[in-house]
Amino acid sequence: MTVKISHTLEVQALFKEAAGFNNDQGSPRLKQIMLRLITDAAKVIEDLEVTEDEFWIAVDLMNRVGKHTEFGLLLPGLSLEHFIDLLQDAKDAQAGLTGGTPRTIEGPLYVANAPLSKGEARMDDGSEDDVATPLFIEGVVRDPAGRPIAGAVVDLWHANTKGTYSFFDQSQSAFNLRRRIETDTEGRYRARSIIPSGYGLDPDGPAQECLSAIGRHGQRPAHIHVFVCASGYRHLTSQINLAGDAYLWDDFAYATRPGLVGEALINDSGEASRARGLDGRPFAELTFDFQLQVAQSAEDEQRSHRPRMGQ
Ligand code: MBD
Ligand code: FE
Repeated sequence: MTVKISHTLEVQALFKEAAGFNNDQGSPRLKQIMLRLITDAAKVIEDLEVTEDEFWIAVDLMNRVGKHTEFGLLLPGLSLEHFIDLLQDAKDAQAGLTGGTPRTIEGPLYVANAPLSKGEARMDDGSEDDVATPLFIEGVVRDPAGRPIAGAVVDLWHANTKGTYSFFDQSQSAFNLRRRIETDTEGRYRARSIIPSGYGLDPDGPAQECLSAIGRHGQRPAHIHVFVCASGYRHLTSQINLAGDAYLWDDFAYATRPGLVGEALINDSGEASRARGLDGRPFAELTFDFQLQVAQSAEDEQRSHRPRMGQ
């Protein structure tokens, strides 16, 4: 039988010491979490007989994931960002807080303080006019009774036709494909943009290296991220995932959910195109309404305090 020692008093005392329990400095909350992390990591090593080589390979991988700022990609890939949504959904269900547009993960590619406009905005800088399909997005933000909410802020961000996001892709102009739009008196928002491509992890990066080692791809379907906020309502973090994408239900980050699929319908009427201010070429239309829950507290109106770019 294999030797097991992590449960012994001696080793448990060691882990408590390492987690800071023998001092009166620092954060008790962090000590509690750290003790659990150390103890559980030790159990993984012990129970699965992780070798010394495996241990140091994992350390090296984590160093490289951090060096390439890919933890925000790898953790959703390992389903943990979606798990946080599942946990919140379960808490909400238990508290009777149901209804409205489902939440889904933010992902790591948001940039705060995108240009803000009232009612409508053009999101793309025109740099892909020759390759992109123009996309007109519109919808209404509603309260639980279905009444429109005026003055809500719809904060949208998405990738370009190459599947890359401005700021993180320094070749794009500042805030390309990122806009905040305040709903009009009818609760309506409108955006002119382009149909995004799906996102793929850097095939040469450490996050993909890790997923490949467990037989996984790193692709997301084409999608549009959104934050919706309005005074008195619960902040919503969600996404519109585009119907027809091969990865719609095979998302490496598990973000697609029923209720969060939108259809970008192609309109090839030259007349309609010219009426939209285009030169007669086909475009797409996407209608997507949001429904918010009522905030139970001031904190409910806020998004998570995750550190973000641009703020
Ligand atoms: C993305 O664009 C994204 O939305 C998520 C969740 C993870 C990686 C890239
Ligand atoms: Fe994304």
